[in-house]
Amino acid sequence: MKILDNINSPKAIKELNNEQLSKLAIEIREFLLESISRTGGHLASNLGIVELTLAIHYVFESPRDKIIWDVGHQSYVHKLITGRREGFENLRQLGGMSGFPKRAESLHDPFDTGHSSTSLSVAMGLASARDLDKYDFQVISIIGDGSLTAGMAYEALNHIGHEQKKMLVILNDNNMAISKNTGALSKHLNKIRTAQRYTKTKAGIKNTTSKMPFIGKFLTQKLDKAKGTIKYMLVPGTIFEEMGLKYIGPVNGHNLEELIDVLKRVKDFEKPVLLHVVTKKGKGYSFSENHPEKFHGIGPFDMNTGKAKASSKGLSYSKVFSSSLAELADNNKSIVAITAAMPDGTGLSLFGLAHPDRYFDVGIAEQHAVTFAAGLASSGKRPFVAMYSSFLQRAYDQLIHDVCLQNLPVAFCIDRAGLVGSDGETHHGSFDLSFLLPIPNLTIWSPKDGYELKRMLCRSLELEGPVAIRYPRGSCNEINCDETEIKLPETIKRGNDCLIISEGNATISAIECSNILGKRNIDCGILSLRQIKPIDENNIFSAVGAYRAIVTLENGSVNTGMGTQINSILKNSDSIRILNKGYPDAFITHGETSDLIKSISLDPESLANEIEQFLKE
Ligand SMILES: Cc1ncc(C[n+]2csc(CCOP(=O)(O)OP(=O)(O)O)c2C)c(N)n1
Repeated sequence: MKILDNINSPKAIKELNNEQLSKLAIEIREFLLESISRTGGHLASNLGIVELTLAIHYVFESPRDKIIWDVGHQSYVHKLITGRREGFENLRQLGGMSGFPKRAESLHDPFDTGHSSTSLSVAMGLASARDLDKYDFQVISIIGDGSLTAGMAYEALNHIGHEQKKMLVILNDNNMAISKNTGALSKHLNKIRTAQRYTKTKAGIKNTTSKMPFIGKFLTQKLDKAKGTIKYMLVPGTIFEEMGLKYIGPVNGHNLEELIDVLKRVKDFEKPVLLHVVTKKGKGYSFSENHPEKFHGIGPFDMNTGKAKASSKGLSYSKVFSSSLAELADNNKSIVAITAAMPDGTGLSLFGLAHPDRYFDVGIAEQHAVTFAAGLASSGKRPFVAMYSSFLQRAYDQLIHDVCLQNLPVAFCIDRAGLVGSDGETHHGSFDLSFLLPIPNLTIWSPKDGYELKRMLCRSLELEGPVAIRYPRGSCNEINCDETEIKLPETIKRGNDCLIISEGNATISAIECSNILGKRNIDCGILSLRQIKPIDENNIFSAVGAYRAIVTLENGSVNTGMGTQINSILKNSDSIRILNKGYPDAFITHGETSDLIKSISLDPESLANEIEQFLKE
């Protein structure tokens, strides 16, 4: 019998001795590997955090003590030992367990996460409420070195250092975001890791400094006089101390005894502590140790070979984007490209290889990425910001205030627009049209296939102001090579009974839906609206022509989007009836995208049924 078989709550962990805990760590890694290779999910980060999670649950009392996992993609071990083992059967599937912490799922998840760098602010909120209510528990947030690159984390540290509330920040430092971590902070953490030898003993410091060329003698002489200065120079960890947190570390994140020992020592400290833990991403599985970026988030794979089971279905939008932009930049030296820690997901790594001097990975810093692009654009560059739709939400003010207000020619290449599947509600790109449409000066394009995306990237260089090009996750259906002006709507098909006006790859659903309706003797026309903003009203009136029934179809919230634009154009046309279709007024859960589409009745069959009914009314 495995030890893991008896672990249904954190309490069971506390009854184990060191040897049993180490054995449990091995069993957990085997479980994760077997389970995630079947369902897909976030493997590498979870393999790296097994001992740390066990140590936290060994020392603290969840759910009394509150544990906040930043981003939350590394919370699988926590889920496993807080009674959710069965959930792994259907991890990230429709109706199954989420891949992120969810309050609705367990008392052990005090806060929902998914986007990075929120955990310190959340912890500060929990600690402040605790103190107001005069309760006594610990608040622990676990944040990765990647997530510590975001501005929000520093806003929180600034507040934490000032308020001096009892809380524990654990920095899980694996020197990786999804890809290699970048930036000055990453270098700084590296320095701390390698400076360990200076901090061991005071005598050690003196010995070491005296051996340092040029400055060694000087430092040794000053050591006794100016201990504070010496400490600052030799123990760079004081960046956290200077901000008012007690810095402890670095600690080996795979040594359970050491982890438990240090956690016990800091457990009841009444002030904020930052514990620096060094871990290896992907630990224990050679394929993920060697390629942690590939195993950060992965679909089902063969455990023996590390190879993905499903072959990717054709060319993706991201790939078209990356190769097209790299190609454009060959002949246009003003093009620069920016990613916020997503070089592989957005495909921009290819640009980085081709044009390293014009490629910027700014870390998980969406707000900075956008204003940085504005600065570049104001100096004559043509910045392309590649960002997932849901992460762009974080840079809304920068988009308005720094880019659009000044009408600067920044191109936003918005990947993952629409449903993304198993990452779920925190990651779906449901709202970009809703939040982009009201912004003056911004042109919005939505390509229905890879060919159009390529054309749009090229044509964006002719614009004098900002443009947003939204495209979804996954393969980009090549339909036909229509050379016409992308600013004009494209008539895909003429019909008699109704006109479906669609955007982007919702056009694919419109075509399938129209084929189904055709078999029922309902003849639909299809108009693909490539330019969502500005819309030339005359184009819409002429396309609508004699149609009396219009259906708008978009991959985004139905609340405010392409459909509502069409409604306002046709509002005085009394004889025209309009059916708006898009995502409902609700957060959409996780699952296979095809399952999710069905669950919100946007699959071609359900659409056809609804349109048939609509035409009968
Ligand atoms: C605001 C935001 N931007 C981007 C992401 C995508 N993302 C998820 S995890 C991750 C890297 C996190 O690195 P780190 O915190 O070091 O955790 P690790 O996986 O290395 O343990 C990124 C960029 C996100 N979740 N939220």
